[in-house]
Amino acid sequence: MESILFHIEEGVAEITFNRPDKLNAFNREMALLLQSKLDECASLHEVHCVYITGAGKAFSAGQDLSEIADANGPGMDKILSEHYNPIITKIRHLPKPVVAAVNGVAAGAGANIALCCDVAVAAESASFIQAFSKIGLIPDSGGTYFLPRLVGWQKASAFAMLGEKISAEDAERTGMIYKYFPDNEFKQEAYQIAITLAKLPAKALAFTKHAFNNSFINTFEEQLLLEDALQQLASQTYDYKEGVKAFLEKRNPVFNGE
Ligand code: T3D
Repeated sequence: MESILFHIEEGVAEITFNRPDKLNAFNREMALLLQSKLDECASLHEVHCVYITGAGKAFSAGQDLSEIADANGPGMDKILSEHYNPIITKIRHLPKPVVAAVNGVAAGAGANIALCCDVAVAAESASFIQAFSKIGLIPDSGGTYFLPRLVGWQKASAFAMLGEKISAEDAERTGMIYKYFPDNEFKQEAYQIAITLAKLPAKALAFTKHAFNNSFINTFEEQLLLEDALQQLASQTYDYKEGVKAFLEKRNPVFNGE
C-alpha cells in the first residue's frame, strides 16, 4: 500500500497521507515520498493548487514512534534534516497555494505540516496537539516559527509546553487555522477552497505567497519595496489584463495562469 496517494484533477493535486492504521504517522519512506510528490507539484504546469489530507480518522500523528525505537531506523540526525525540514521548506517555497484539509487528529510534525500550509481548514471533530513535550522533545517542523506567528507568543508557548489537545473550534478562534466545518460538510467545503484557488490567477497567488514568506523577515520599508516589485510583475500577466477587462465588460474572467 502506497503511504502517499496522489492524483490530479481540475488543477488540484490531492495528496493523501495513507497509513491509516498508524494514524498516518510518518516513517522515512512516507516522508521521502511526500517530498517527491511536492517536487512533482512544483514542476507540473497543470497543478495550480495542492490539497493535503489524511486517509481514515486522522490527518497525521506525526513521527512514527516505532521507527524511532527501531535501532535500524533513521535516527534523530536524519529525521529533521532529511524528513521534516525539507517537507516544510518545499511547502513554503512551492509557488502554488497549499491547502491542509485536517480531517482528524494532527499531532507533532503532523500538526505543524498543516500549520505551514497557506490555508489550513479542519473538520469539527479534528484536533491539534503539539505532542512533543509529552515525549521530551521540542516542537519541530516549523512549530516554533509558525505557531507564535499564528496565535501569539503566550498561547504558542502554552500549547507547546502543555501539549494539550486543541479542538478545531479553538484552533479557528485562536487563528491557528482559517476555518473549521461541520464533519458532514468538511470534505466538500475544504475541496471547494482548493478548486477555487486553482481557478484564480496562478502568478498572482504565487507572488502573494512570496510576499507573505518575506513579511516575517523584512522590515516595513523592505516589504513595501517587495510589494512594489511583485506588483510590477503581476501587472504584466495575461490574467491581470483579463481580470480588469472582464470587470469593465461586466463578464466573468477567463484566466489561463499566464
Ligand atoms: O525523534 C523524533 O521523534 C523526531 C521527530 C519528531 C516529530 C514528531 O512528530 S514527534 C511527535 C510524535 N507524535 C506523537 O507523539 C503522537 C503520539 N500519538 C498520540 O498521542 C495519540 O495516538 C493521538 C493523540 C495522536 C491519537 O490518540 P487516539 O486515542 O485517537 O489513538 P491511539 O489509540 O493513541 O492510536 C491508534 C493507533 O495508532 C495505536 O496503535 P494500535 O495500538 O492500534 O496498534 C497507536 O500506537 C498508533 N499511533 C498513534 N500515533 C502514533 C502511532 N504509532 C506510531 N507513531 C505514532 N506517532
